[in-house]
Amino acid sequence: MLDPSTLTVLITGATSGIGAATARRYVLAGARVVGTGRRTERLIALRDELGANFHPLEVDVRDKAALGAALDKLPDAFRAFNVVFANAGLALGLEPAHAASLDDWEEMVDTNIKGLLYTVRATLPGMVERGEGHVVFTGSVAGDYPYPGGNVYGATKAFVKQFALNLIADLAGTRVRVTNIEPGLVETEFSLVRFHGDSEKSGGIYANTQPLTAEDIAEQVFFVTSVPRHVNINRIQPFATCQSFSPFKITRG
Ligand code: NDP
Ligand code: 8X3
Repeated sequence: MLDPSTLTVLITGATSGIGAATARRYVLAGARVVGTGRRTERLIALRDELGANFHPLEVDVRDKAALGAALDKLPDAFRAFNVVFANAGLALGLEPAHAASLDDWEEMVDTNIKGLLYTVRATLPGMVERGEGHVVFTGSVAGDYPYPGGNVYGATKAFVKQFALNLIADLAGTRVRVTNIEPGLVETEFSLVRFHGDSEKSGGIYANTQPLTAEDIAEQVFFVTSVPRHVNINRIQPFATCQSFSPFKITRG
């Protein structure tokens, strides 16, 4: 078991939901955490809550240059990452492909795919050079299973899944580990964002269910990075117990 108090952790998308819960989990275990997001006031609030072991970094992961520059300027104590949790992401819209917004599609690709790639490319060389590290992604069940309206969101998460597996291939022998966590239904601000701020619609997603919590996923992130160094958990797919599968849909007539 690795000693969490020796870890330096980068978490993208720490202003809310899974990222915020994971920042809390690591800081409470004694780790130093750099948490990113676009909402400065949320980052400052987290810093006030968690103290000096939380370093807020306001940056949009879609901005490759800004992300690189922000990471370059980190203080020495927060630079050598043992864990990089590339978690920032979003779904926008639930319309079928022929009615969906192209702007929404682009924002998902730019954030969930390109932002994740910028995060990895900026941090991976250091981990490889140090001969130790762990990249964790927030994939999704949507990267494995299709559903109506999941079109581009699910495709971005399928990209993340395959990228994770290909990274494992590239990193063989480097002692850098990679895990894709692929959650099902988690109650966060995810649906509020998906429905462009419509709280009635987003509340309906979780109504009368017991979804996973952000803390459930934070615990899984903490777990996969805490197993002994000779163990790599490639993929993990936590579901809410209330969530299951549907049969194939057949259109008749
Ligand atoms: P939240 O909406 O609560 O959190 C999303 C986080 O991503 C926020 O911190 C947000 O920060 C950040 N983010 C979004 N866009 C950007 C950007 N351009 N630059 C920087 N940060 C950004 O949702 P979740 O916690 O649920 O989502 C976290 C991850 O989990 C996402 O990748 C999502 O796809 C995935 N996921 C969620 C599931 C769920 O059911 N909730 C299930 C499976 C996967 P800010 O807005 O301040 O920039
Ligand atoms: C989030 C889970 O089912 O809303 O990735 O796509 S789902």
